[in-house]
Amino acid sequence: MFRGPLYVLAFAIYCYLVFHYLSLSDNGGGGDDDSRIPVAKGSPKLSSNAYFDPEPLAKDRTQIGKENATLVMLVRNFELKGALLSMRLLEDRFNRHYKYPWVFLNEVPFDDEFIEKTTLMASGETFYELIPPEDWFPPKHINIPKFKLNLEELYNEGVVYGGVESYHNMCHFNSGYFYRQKRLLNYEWYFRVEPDVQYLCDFQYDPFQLLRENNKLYGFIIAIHEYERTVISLWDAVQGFMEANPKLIHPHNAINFITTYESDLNKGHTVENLNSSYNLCHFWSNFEIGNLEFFRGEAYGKYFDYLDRYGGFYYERWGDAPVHTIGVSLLMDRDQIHHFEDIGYYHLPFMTCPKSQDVLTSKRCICSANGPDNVQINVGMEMEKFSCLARWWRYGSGKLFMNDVDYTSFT
Ligand SMILES: Nc1nc2c(ncn2[C@@H]2O[C@H](COP(=O)(O)OP(=O)(O)OP(=O)(O)O)[C@@H](O)[C@H]2O)c(=O)[nH]1
Ligand SMILES: [Mg+2]
Repeated sequence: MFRGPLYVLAFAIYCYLVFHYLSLSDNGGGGDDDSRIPVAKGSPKLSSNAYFDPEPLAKDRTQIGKENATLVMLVRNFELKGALLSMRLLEDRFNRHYKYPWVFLNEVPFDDEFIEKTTLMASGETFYELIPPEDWFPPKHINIPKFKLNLEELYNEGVVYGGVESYHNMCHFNSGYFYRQKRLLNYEWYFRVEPDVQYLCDFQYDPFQLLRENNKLYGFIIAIHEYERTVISLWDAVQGFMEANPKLIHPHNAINFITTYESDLNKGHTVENLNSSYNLCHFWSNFEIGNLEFFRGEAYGKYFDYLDRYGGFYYERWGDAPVHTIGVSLLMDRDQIHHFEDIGYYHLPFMTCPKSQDVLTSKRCICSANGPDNVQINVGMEMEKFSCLARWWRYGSGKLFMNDVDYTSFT
């Protein structure tokens, strides 16, 4: 008399097993790793606010590149979209062939969405590091009321980011602390990446390997003039450092790159009425590929500490770009600084691209970017009057007239 319900139960179990088997064999909802990718055929479409199974994170992230190197991004949670844009382009143009890891730095914890989306965008391993407060906030010797007063003054004078407290912390951190972060101690080379930048050409080689094999320590892509108001006393501090530490200055340095003024290198434009010998030229540090041991070495350490005592990161608005530039120009052999002339790059509002048609086509460059106010930028800034590149060619390591790498090969 109880057979009816038993048949129904057995039939339900049978249906469940058949359905489960079919969905497995169909790549539908379980089984091997690929079957869990949400866009796979037969996967359920999740509601718009749902997160999918984290199983795709299990993709093979084993590093292929041979160097002890990492990509590094200091970034805030709200910059996620821009971070993904930069990552997407750098992965497509370079890193997917090498799978170097990414290190993300922040003075507050990264949120789950940031971690999940950047991990999915990366081809290599990802690390999310919290910056200790003592590495981020003003050091003890900074007079905070004076700092606040100067912030107000910079703001009133309309100095770009001068009135933004966190910007001062960022420049101070990037000048003297990023390379000491615990995670970065594991690496010898770094590639700095910022949100919302664009890489416009295929790399077609490993830039870390290029630097190491050619005995280089620092690579840049754009060199321009700094706003004088942000670095009024910087050169005084640098001079004090040079006088106190003459042995640390490299005999084959690039001091002429940062202290000469002739205007023929800037289309006749003169950087007039400067109150110091510093000509304001600097490598734009939003793109940097460099050697972390150099920054962790005695010379740069003493240089940074000397500048830090001066207080200009907080009382003025010294940027990490002029601070890095003056440091590498004085403390390195100038031939150890490399201009990546074959890599197209955009960071608002400037673009740079290779000039040679061979390089442009073989590296599949797209030399155009959406600039401020939606104005299309199609011309690089290398030879504009505010560029310092011609000065680098004359006083740095010179202009290369031969390809220094094989642009057509991968390692
Ligand atoms: N975690 C964290 N990152 C920051 C902060 N301020 C800036 N950054 C990051 O530091 C880098 C430089 O900051 P930007 O705001 O791009 O400075 P910038 O390049 O001079 O100015 P933009 O023209 O606005 O790009 C970027 O990678 C930012 O994401 C901050 O307060 N906290
Ligand atoms: Mg930026």
